[in-house]
Amino acid sequence: MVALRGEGPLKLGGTLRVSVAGAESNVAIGLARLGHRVHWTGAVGADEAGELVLRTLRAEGVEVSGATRDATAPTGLLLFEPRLPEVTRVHYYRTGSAGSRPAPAAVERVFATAPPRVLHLTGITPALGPAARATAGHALRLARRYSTLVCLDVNFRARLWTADEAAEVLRGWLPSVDVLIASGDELPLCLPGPAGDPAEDAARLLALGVREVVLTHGADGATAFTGAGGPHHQPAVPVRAVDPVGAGDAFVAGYLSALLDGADLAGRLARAATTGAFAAASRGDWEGAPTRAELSLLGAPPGTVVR
Ligand code: ADP
Ligand code: KDG
Repeated sequence: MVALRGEGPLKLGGTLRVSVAGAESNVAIGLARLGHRVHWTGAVGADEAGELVLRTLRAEGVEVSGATRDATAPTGLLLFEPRLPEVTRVHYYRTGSAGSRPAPAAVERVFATAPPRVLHLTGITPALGPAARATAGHALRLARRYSTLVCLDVNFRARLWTADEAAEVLRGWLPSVDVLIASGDELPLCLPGPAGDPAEDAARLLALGVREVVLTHGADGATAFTGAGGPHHQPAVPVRAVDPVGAGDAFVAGYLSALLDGADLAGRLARAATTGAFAAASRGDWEGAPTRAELSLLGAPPGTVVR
């Protein structure tokens, strides 16, 4: 999507800053900055907004040859409205957008060209409508066929669908998911019954075939459950947080980056916490994502100048 960021209440008008957003493209950029080969597939309109999306991804080193330009639908749009220092409202203009009806053929092309080691999906895509849901489901089937590891970030968006709708789709997907990432309040959407203790809930998901369940808790860090040993808690890296949007996506990028590097669970969580903290400390969805060389910058004392 194209993202427009305001400076105050939207109804008062004023200046909007133009950028690009979307949970999956945030993860793609995060991984590309860390030096991984990433292919983003989806749809934009055959319009200048779509050019901005593709151009941005390309500039960040993300492969977009599997993306489609839909001449019959506009590129999706999102407005961020900072309403209070602690509250940002999001307004979506995505109904009928190109991104709400990505073609399964585009995903097939990507798998046929070079089957990925990891497929990353979020719960936002199926919320966009039946076509997006079907294409995401198709990607899951392709991942099984090509033995691609599947990572799903629940990313529940109440403005796009109801909890019941989300639960129905996500529970159907779970047997195909290897790594499940969710915040504590999203976990009930994935459970086949009422939620209880997080460790027991995670155990139920592991019994369904999920290999790793990672629960994120904002500034309180994250906890991973794998079935091997007890839960592993990863504290957040303390930073001066200025914008929480995109922290979850950055966390996923760090986690998958370390996973692709062959790191163990502690290493995956440590890199995830680092990239998540970078995002929380930077304005924008993905702009603050670190390169590999920048990972060590966190924790420098105030006033540090790198010369
Ligand atoms: P989401 O954006 O999906 O809701 P979270 O807010 O739980 O995800 O953030 C994901 C991860 O990003 C956290 O587990 C943590 O490691 C990191 N993070 C988020 N907020 C902060 C913060 N204020 N300070 C440091 N790290 C943070
Ligand atoms: O995680 C950040 C996303 O929330 C943002 O980029 C927009 O994908 C988005 C959404 O639907 O909320």
